[in-house]
Amino acid sequence: MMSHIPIIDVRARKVIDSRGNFTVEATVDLEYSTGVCAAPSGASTGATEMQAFAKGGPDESIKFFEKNVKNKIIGFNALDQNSLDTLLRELDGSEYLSNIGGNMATAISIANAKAVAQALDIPLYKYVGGMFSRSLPRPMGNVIGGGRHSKNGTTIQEFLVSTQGKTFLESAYINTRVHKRIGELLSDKLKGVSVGLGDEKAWTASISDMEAVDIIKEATKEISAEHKVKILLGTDFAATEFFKDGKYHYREGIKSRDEQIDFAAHFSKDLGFYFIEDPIEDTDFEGFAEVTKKVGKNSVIVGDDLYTTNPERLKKGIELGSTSGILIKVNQIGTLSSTVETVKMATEAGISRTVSHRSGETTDDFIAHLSVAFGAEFIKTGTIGGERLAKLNELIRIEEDFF
Ligand code: 2PG
Ligand code: MG
Repeated sequence: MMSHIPIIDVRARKVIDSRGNFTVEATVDLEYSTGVCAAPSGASTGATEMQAFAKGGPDESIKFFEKNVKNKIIGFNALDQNSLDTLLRELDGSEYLSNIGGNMATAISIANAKAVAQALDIPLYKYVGGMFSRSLPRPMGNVIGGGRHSKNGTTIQEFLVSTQGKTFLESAYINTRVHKRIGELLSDKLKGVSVGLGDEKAWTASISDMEAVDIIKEATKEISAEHKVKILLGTDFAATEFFKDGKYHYREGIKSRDEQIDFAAHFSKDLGFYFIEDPIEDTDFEGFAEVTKKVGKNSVIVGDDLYTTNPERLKKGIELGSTSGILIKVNQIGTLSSTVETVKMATEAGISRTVSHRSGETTDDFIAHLSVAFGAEFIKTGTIGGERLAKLNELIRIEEDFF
């Protein structure tokens, strides 16, 4: 067993993401292998997540990397992922990685893990997942949305579906059937209303949240009967985005904190939604706990902006019983090692993990591998679109290892 594989070279560059914005990519060269990772970017970012880029954007992140990081990493032992990630944080020197940027740190950290996996001749999911029970997730696909991901969509950011098929392939495919059917229903029912696609390729239209609920229910009922398969419903409220002056501002009206808690519970109890993400604004750990208590085991209440993949925030959430699930996004916390720390804590506490894409994506498929490594219940992506399918199709390939 090798104990030392030095990093021979590390390079960074700007590439373009699915929204047409610049992001960063890193390449890590070892003697006989190479890892490349391009980091995604969010639009509904949590207040406590790492700064995606240095002030001034990707160019400044790259400048900081060239000047202060590159030479310190060359020669470093690639097998020691923890120390590499700690070094990245130390070289940055700020709380929110605002010098190097969370995206640059993520790209280097993941590129290093990919290079090592290749050197060891094992897939990334096996390298990262050594300590976790490995399993295939179910795809949770965004089918109708709004919020920060489109101009005129619903107030609630995402309406999602997760087919519980026999295989990942079947589930991912039937999710696309639901997406297609929703597109048809939207244009049949809403004559004159303009329908488009949001950042994650979910349908977007100027309809109310409740109209979106009706349409997603109708489409899943039909497709579920046609394919004789169960389809779970999900939603990401991204509630912080429409929380102002102590109240929740929907296009159709305003809700108080108590009304919002009841509304979230209503999604579980009466509307049959299983996956409910960020139903409460991201400083209200107690409000989350009330929702989690109300829904019991019927639904998984998921913290995204609430936790920002941060182990300290998750610890607080566990103590207060805030949620039964957590969303995992590496660039919220900036390194693979910190992500693993959060995932371990969640796993030990029986908190369900969902590994997630960002709204501004790249064609990188590393989250497919992490979802398996972390024993995630779901991988949250879109249902269509090349940058979303990069993840889903990689899981279809990984699935071959499980038979
Ligand atoms: C979310 C994500 C992904 P963003 O809120 O869960 O859907 O959105 O990347 O914009 O933070
Ligand atoms: Mg979210």
